[in-house]
Amino acid sequence: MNVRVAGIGALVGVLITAPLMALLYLGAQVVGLPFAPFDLFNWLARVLSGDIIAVGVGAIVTVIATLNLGETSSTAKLIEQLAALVMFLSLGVVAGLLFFVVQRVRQAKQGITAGVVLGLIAAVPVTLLIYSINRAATTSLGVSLAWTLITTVGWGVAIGWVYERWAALSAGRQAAPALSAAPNHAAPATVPVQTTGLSRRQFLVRVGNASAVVTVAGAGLGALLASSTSTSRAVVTAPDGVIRQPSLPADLPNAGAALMPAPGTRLEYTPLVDHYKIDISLIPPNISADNWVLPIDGLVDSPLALTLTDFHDNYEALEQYVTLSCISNQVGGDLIGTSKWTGVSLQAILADAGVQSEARYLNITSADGFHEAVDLDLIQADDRIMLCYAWDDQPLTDGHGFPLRIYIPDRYGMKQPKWITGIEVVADPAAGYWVRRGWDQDAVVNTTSVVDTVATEAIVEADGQMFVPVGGIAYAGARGISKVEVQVDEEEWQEAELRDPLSDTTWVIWRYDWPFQEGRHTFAVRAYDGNGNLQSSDVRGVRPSGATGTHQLRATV
Ligand SMILES: Nc1nc2c(c(=O)[nH]1)N[C@H]1C(S)=C(S)[C@@H](COP(=O)(O)O)O[C@H]1N2
Ligand SMILES: [Mo]
Repeated sequence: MNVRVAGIGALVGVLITAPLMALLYLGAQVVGLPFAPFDLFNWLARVLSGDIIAVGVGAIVTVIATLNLGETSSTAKLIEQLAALVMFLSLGVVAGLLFFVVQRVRQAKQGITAGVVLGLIAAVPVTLLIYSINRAATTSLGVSLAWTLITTVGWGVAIGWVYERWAALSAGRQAAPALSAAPNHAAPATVPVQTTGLSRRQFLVRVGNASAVVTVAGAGLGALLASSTSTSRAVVTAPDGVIRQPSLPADLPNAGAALMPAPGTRLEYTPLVDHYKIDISLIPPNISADNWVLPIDGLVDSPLALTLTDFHDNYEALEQYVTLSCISNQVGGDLIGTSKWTGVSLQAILADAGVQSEARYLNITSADGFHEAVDLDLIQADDRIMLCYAWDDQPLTDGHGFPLRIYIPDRYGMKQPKWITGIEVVADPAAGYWVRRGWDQDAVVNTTSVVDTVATEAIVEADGQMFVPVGGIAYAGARGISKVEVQVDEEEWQEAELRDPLSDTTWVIWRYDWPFQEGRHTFAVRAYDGNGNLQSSDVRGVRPSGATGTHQLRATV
């Protein structure tokens, strides 16, 4: 009996939690209210051990790559978001189940008061969650918390109400004869409401219908409003009617480079919309430029509080072409991109603050709870390390760290906070977010190279010989690339040609025109960094220090 009650409770949990989620989604899309399911997931990702996360993320990335589900970072985000929804719904199921069982055991006839209690109990953690980690909402904290409280209590009341109605109705077996009997016998005036004919089953079907209507309407409206308000920056039609990618700078610094990439090589400059995006939240934090001030304090003679205007007006702007790679990028993966970053040298800012002699590190904190430490010796040795406020000559987008992020050549992305909200000069560093979770302390990028293309459709002819253009990228952070070699099947390694890169720190495009031979072949590539060191051929996974190994592509020509 209680198993049946538990099952009904679980069902009611779904029927009430699903429309709640749709309502929350609608609120998030229309007025920027918090969306609790994502915050719950974010929180879990923060508290889970690094090993569990690494296994989870690794599995997601592998599935995406194996099933060819598309661009890794956005697909992974989508999968995580789905997981967050399923998780939230599951909690609703558990709550509904427990509520029904407990009420049944108590032989309770009423449910609404208990529903208020359920809602209040649930509201405590959910409200705390929104208070402590939500940074995506654009509504004020008070409104966000009130909304969370009201919706959560409302959800509890709804479950309680359904219980009360359900408990008052007679079970379907008894109700059925009452229904068919009704037309034949004049109903006595004293018949209680619950025997008017509606069976428990019918009642639950009605609740189900209402739930479906609210869920579909809420989610549909939310999705509709989301797609109509989000401005697509993907393509821009110029007055002359030509469609352009707005983010591609017109004059790249290597415009005169003699070597042309082999057809099929990835774009040398990654359009901003295609740049991979990796962060610890399901929705990026939302920071208003008006309220944002960056404190630079700790072991300094004159603490600073800089606004975005200060960054623009009071410091010389540095422009650098940068390749950024995630430490979770697999050999040949797509978690790597190249773009133009604009900012201010950290050396200049620290000079203004006056770093004291016992200082050794900067502890950098971010709006999403991310943090990293940067060695002051590293900053003193490299004036390219900068705090950046623009990409592609435009303010950073929300997803890529608005209003400010750091650039550190030679390091993987995990060492480079976005959405910076504080910089403290300290003697002892706090271990970084991912360092604490078992990833490499320094996260210096590994030398890597990738075969993007074997351009069998673009065979070139020279001196009566046919050549197949083979090409791709090589990257070694700030060390640069000195040489790239290609091996076809088990033949000798052959030196490839290198295209002048966008800067000393970006990836380098290589090309090798291979003398045509029919059949199926394997094309492997390896690179030497600027110091002449050959990349590692050991096949190593991404954790903890980034993947290594030789990339190869098989092709039939
Ligand atoms: N505040 C914050 N900064 C962050 C992260 C983050 O989750 N939060 N992720 C880091 C990681 S792991 C990478 S790879 C880069 C990715 O930058 P992108 O999303 O602009 O490509 O941001 C880094 N900076
Ligand atoms: Mo990363």
